[in-house]
Amino acid sequence: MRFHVVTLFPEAFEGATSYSILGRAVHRGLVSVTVTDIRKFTFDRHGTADDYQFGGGPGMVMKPEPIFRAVEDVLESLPPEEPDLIPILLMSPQGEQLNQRLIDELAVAPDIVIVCGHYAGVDERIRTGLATHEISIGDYVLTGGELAAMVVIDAVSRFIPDVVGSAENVHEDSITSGLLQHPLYTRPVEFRGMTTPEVLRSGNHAEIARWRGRQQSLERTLRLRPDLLRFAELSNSDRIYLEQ
Ligand code: 6GU
Repeated sequence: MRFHVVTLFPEAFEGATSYSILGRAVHRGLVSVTVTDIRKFTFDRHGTADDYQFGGGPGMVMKPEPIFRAVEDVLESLPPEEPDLIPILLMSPQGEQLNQRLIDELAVAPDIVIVCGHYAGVDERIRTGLATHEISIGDYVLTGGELAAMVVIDAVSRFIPDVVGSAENVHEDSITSGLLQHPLYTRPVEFRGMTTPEVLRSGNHAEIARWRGRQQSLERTLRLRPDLLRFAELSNSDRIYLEQ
């Protein structure tokens, strides 16, 4: 998977993929992140990428030409593939909220272009004439799309084969299955008066599975994120349990 980020702040991505699972994926050639500086595609010697908005109002707007030219430069550098198969994401708080379904859809693309918005926003023609998706990472406003782009890169990369070790089955993760994760414990058994539940040390795998699934995942989801239950993969006995 090749991610191509188009941004006014390339330095925001320095080191972003140099550690842990993503760092290893980059090192192994499973993932690459290239960063294109929008300012290189501006016309004047000041590198002006923004301008006042027509109709007046506070806040600057990112101009269309530098972003179109930067994205077209990225597209021309790619190996020949169906151009309409390449997702061009516009990161903005007005976008569709990122979720697992969208991440699954993106994870099959060989190349993804990610445009980071800034200032009051981007010229509308970037939205209507360039981007294939407009994506937000939640209902709050960030100073720019860079952190949101890194969220997309991280979340999509987990679904690329071999990026995450097979011990962690990403398709059986919490959220992928639609429920919150059960509690995890490691040694020591007792820490500062807080003990590991007896059942996890019982060696009874059926009991452990029941405790994790029903008593913990399902109960936790019901308590903290009941909205998730509408789309969760539930067994018949889970449904009966919830209806009680
Ligand atoms: Cl993608 N960009 C900005 N600036 N703010 C956000 C966002 C994106 N997603 C949530 N808030």
